[in-house]
Amino acid sequence: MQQHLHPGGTSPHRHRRSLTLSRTVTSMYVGVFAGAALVAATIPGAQAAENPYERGPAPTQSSIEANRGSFATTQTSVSRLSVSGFGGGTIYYPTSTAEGTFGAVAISPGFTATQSSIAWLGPRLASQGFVVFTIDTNTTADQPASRGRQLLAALDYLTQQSTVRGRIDTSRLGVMGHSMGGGGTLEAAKSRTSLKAAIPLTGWNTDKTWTELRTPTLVVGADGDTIAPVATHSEPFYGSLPGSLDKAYLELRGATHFTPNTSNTTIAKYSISWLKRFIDDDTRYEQFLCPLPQPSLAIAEYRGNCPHTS
Ligand code: 9J3
Ligand code: ZN
Repeated sequence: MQQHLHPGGTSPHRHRRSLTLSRTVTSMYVGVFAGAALVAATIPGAQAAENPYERGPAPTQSSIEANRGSFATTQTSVSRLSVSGFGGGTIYYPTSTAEGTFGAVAISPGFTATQSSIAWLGPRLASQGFVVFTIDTNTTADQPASRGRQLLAALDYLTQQSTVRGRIDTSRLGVMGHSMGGGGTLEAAKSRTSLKAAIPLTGWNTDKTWTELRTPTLVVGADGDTIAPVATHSEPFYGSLPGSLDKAYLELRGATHFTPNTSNTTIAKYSISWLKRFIDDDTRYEQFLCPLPQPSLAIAEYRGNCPHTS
């Protein structure tokens, strides 16, 4: 859509909302002020709420690369004994409720790994304005299809039973995962098309075709991955996604299968941008995704379809 080409500009939403507001305000002040435009211009914040899901300040290159976003966060542990369908985990979330509810993301680790292998993403993403659930799986040997079901069980627990359920907008959910957890991310999106964003990180799956997905998906691969080589995993995953879908392929340069297991600014900045753009419908982040990022010291390759349309 046209407005997505102009992240800082006006959008149809903004026009519609400010007209509605100025009409309301005009009726209150009729006979006092001459023009609706003058009234709208004098009301602080009259144009600030065009997207009800925007959270946090306008982003910059430095804000999406920072080790922490603008939200203070806290965390709560979920025992595996207290849940079913997955192995418990840790919920990271913004402490403030001043801006309302947040979108949420569940993240699965890979084969033989636990939540500790993806823990860095918890505060990194939550501090940008998301509720983030890094999970343990039932067993560390669970395969991608099982990890996909577990991600969905974790989202259901998060939105329906967790102590933070009241802080979450249950219609704005996403999934991420590393390796077999990335394979599970694709499985989860395939079975629950209402998900708003999916990000497999050096994903591994024997299934290479994902034409069924309707969720905006950012596929992240690593140029030096010998466990889930991009040529037989991330690249065919990306290539099989429908052309009509908002999708992107980020290939990390100088990276391995295990690059997603430690703090990584390239993974963070594009994951944050993708989650903001598609879970929050926050077009302020479109500038970091389109035009397509160019190859660099950190990026071996980036593909995608711009501008994003959903
Ligand atoms: O989760 C992963 O690291 C998947 C890669 C793997 O070890 O597959 C071998 C069966
Ligand atoms: Zn490539």
